[in-house]
Amino acid sequence: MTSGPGSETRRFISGVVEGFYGRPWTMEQRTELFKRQQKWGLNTYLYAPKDDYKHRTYWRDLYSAEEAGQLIALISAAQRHGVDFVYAISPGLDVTFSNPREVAALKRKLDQVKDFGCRSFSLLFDDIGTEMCPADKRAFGSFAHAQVAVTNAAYRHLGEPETFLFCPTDYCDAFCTPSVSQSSYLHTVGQKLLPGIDVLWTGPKVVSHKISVESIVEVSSVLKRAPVIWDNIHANDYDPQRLFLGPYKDRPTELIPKLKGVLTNPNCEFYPNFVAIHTLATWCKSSPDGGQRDADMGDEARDTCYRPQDALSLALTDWLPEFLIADRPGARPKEDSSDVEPVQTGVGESSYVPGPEENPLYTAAPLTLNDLKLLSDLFYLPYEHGPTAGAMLQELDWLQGHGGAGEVARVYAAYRGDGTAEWRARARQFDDMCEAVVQMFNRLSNASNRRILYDLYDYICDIKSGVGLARAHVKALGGQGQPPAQLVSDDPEPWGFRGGLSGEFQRMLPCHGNRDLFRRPPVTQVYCIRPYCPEDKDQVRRIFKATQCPGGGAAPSMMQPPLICDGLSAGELPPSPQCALVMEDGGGVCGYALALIDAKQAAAEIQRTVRDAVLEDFPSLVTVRVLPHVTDPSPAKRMIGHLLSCIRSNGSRGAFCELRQSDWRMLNFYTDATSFKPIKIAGAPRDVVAMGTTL
Ligand code: GDL
Repeated sequence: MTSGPGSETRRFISGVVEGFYGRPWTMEQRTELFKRQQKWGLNTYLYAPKDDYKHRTYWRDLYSAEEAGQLIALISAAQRHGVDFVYAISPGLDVTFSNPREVAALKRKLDQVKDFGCRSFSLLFDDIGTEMCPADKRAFGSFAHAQVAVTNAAYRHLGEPETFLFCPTDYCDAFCTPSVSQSSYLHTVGQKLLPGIDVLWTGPKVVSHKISVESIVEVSSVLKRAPVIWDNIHANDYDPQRLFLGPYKDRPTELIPKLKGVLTNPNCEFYPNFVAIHTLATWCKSSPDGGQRDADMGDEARDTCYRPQDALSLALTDWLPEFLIADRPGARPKEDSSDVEPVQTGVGESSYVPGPEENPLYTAAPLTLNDLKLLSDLFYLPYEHGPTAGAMLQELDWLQGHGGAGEVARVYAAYRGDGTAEWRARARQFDDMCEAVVQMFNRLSNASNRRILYDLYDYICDIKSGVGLARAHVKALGGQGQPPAQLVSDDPEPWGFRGGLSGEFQRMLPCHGNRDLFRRPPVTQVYCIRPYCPEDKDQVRRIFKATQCPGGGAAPSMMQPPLICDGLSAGELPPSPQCALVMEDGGGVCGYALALIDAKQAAAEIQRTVRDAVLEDFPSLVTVRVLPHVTDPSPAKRMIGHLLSCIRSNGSRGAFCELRQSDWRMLNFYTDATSFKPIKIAGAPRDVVAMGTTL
């Protein structure tokens, strides 16, 4: 492929880099990839699977006869499909650059692959330590000099191939010290690397949200060449819960003439990469001028402006038929149908026909284009949810914030004059959206193409469960049925506490949730959360007093019966060890979170009888207060998350808090941002709402 008007001689590298960690693709999948690349006009495949032994860890080892046979077949398959096979090797983990025997080993390995018919090569130095061994320090002025010397030597040894790619150790803006323009590493690469060698670059970050023309102009001037983008936008090897089925996006097509090429390093799962690769191909074919029509071009002129949503629709439309191809012996074949609407189940001649009073046969409904659109929306891009997923989060947020039709809602309705009719209508709509996810899951899991399904399976199960929990929660908020057992039971099934050990670590960390795509904290305000110390006592008391009458119209504090937590806030009861935090902004302490692992004494202090049953389920007490000018709930959420994990690790089964009905700000907070739910404490004053959470 050539690119850019008037640049017929310039070959734009476009395609795929198999450069992720984890299980490499199979030879069969790679051959399938070449077919697709040929069909979609992508000309290059970079072989760089991180966990292929002989690519990185044991880079010196030559391929065995069997491996050689496979690679020869693969290279010739690429050639048959017009795809340039680029063989990459990553010696950086342990190579001694200054040792001629090491350089000889590298050349020997590259020669072997050249003998397999490969003509294009690459040396990768990403994800390695930057400290040189003493021998290299003596021989080279810097790490960059060492890498460049070996790379230039390999390039010359191979006869200066037309395609030779180098991946620097500082391969994105974020890795450059102190900056791209002042990076001595990159300047050395730019000056010393032979001009025929191209440089791989991932953009501003490893996984770049956006890649701007300006950033590429800047790095090109340092590298003295236009880079080839190694794009990690669809890579998912860093998080087993994520998959990316959104369109190639946030890279303006004006980049095309400024780049030497783009290779996408996509999801580890081969089949779901249909969208990633298809939309990249559409992007590469798009015109950088935005496809504006020329008056002379006539009606048949193609609009080549790249629109991610259109590119996605094209990709999904092409992908849908693939789900219908039965790929396993015994899989139910597609019924012969010339209709546009595909049918997945077929009743073959030998099929069982139920009698009049027997169960009808189970019929799997066919997967639809809308199902695929929804699937892509749920697993969109690293920095963005798809429109439907975004709408679901927004609705859930609204439904939670407006309390529902249960106990909390009544409090809200009293204080804010909200009705519940709108709430119920929106809850129904939310339920419909959840049902669409379940239906999509059902149709997908009946699709004939089991290979695609199995690649997707873990992800769609996970999202189905996640949506199921949210759905049950909304039902409970609306007063329909009990809160979902998974959320409140003392002995939930394992799917009620998701994520295993890693999930547990995440929930324990105070930063949990602070990077949610949906709820971004304001970037302008930075809060510091730190352990409470005795000197904070006055500040805590000040905040306690300042937030006593939050409703504005409520009675002054001295006329109100005390809350169980008041002694804690007033400094009369010391919090349990490690159960006290304060948060600060520019103006000093602006919030606190305190807890008692055992609340009995606090209850006794105010001479309130709290039934044993309550204290058995919720033995611990928490209180959080934040000054009204802090509108971002995330720091308070972090503090409470930290307290709860501390309480839990001390063996407590649950925690509760008390709030006045007039304190709708904190009521909102607990309802929106925490797992606390209303509980009944017999004997509590009428205007007091108690909320609890099991741990
Ligand atoms: C990286 C690795 C890549 C990995 C990706 C996403 C480059 C050059 N190297 O840093 O192998 O798949 O992150 O985790 O991107």
